[in-house]
Amino acid sequence: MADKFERIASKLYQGDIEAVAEMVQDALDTGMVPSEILNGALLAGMDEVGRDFKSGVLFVPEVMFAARAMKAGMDVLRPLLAESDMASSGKCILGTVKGDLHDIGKNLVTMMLDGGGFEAIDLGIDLEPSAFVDAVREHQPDVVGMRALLTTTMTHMQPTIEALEEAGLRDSVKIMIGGAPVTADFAKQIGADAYAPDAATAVELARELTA
Ligand code: B1M
Repeated sequence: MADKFERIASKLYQGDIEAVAEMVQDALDTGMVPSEILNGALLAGMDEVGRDFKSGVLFVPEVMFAARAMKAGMDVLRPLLAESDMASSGKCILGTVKGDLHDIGKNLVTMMLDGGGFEAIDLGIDLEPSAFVDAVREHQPDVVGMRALLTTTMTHMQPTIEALEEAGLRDSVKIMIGGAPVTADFAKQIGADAYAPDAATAVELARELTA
């Protein structure tokens, strides 16, 4: 079994979408348990991708492919995991703040969170504070992820947190921020709960915030 899981994890690492979907189906056909395939093969593979991305062994395109392979494997497993009512790691909503159209890093972080076992909901770009408030009401997430790529748009993060406070929702969620111009000091200054410099750290912190 370990050998089979290692082979799936390795194909995931290589971003081989078709092979991962086929091998996950094959593992199910031979009687393996969905949650074991998820933890032993897919999440294990994605953890390795995260580690190598952080240490500079892998770059954004490779991580994107690996995340797509993860998604292909998850698409096979998801209905069975839902049947067995296996809990996800938690729910995260994620969006780029008002005035900011950059979405590549958001897509990456969303995919990595998804790959890390979270239900990750992509809210999009150029989001008014009220869009985050509405999304918290609608989805009731554990974590709200906000990001900005411009020094001019990172200023919209604090008003977004204030809008959540005014709506009485601030204490029901953890807030994580990211994006190139953002720092840990800035996160502290605006009252966010966490700052992640990269997508792999975002997954680690989301796990800590929802533990
Ligand atoms: Co723009 N842009 N851009 N741009 N752009 C930058 C950001 C810039 C640094 C380029 C530069 O001048 N050197 C600069 C910002 C300067 C500043 O404010 N200090 C800039 C500018 C000025 C602009 C415009 C104003 C240009 C103009 O029109 N005059 C304009 C603004 C548009 C707007 O948003 N209103 C603009 C437009 C664009 C394009 C549309 C052309 C395009 C975006 C396409 C798209 O996203 N679909 C674009 C691009 C591609 C870039 C660069 C080249 C690349 C950004 C990127 O996707 N990086 C960028 C320069 C650069 O970074 N080298 C630049 C890859 C991505 C994976 O990284 O999003 O940082 P990133 O995500 C990282 C981490 O930050 C972290 O994880 C990811 C990786 O692990 N992370 C999180 C991200 N989100 C997170 C959330 C988390 C946690 C971690 O928790 C919630």
